[in-house]
Amino acid sequence: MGNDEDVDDVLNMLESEHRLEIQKDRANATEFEVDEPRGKRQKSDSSDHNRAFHHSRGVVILPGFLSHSQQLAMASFALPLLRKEKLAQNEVTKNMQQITIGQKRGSANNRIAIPTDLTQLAVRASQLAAEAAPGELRQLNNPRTCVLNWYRPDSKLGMHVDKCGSERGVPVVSFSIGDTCDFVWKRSWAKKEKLITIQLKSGDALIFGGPAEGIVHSVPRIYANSVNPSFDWSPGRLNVTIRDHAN
Ligand SMILES: O=C(O)CCC(=O)C(=O)O
Repeated sequence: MGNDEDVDDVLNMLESEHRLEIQKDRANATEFEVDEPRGKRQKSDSSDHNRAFHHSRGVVILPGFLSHSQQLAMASFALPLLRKEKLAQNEVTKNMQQITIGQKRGSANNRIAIPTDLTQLAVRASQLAAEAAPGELRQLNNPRTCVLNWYRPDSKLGMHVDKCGSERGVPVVSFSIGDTCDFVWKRSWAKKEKLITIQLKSGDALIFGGPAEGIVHSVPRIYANSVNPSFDWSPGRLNVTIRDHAN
């Protein structure tokens, strides 16, 4: 293989083959697919698994935690489920699609099961976050419930505290895929509390809990078409939030 263009061609071919495999699997997949594509690791598949940014007490960001193929696999699992949901319109959700999977609070019955690979990624992200914020964050050992959110470019999620509280002291792990968003939060409803904005990009993981348990938060803005153009993606943002709910 002579030059960089040849290498790019092969990488593009591997990437589109992989996408086709995911599309093909989508119809009968019950298992969450995170395998690397056959052949070489994709150039665009690099993830930055070990970088952690201790943003604030109880809040850690893992920039680029998810690899390209993990993002595609998560999207392949979540988007067909979300497409069936009506647009959620209430005082908090505007033009979003939302579905909760995993175990129902106070019940042993499973709804759609959370794929094991997804829970493993959440546990791993929480381990890294706990290392980055020692004494503040615990590990998420028993991820039982998961909210999938699809944001169109005009969607908004207003200020709220999660109704489905986490098990005390156990953090929430939230993955972002697709367009960048502003995630705005403060520690309580008090007017004097300072609002903080974090920009979450495709592949980022956000972990909060401990001193940041029950924070007030919102997603007021999606930056349409901000995702890397190599990512074949319709405008919008997928969020996958995993927690061990309180019984
Ligand atoms: O999309 C996000 O990053 C946040 C989602 C959220 O706050 C929720 O589902 O309650």
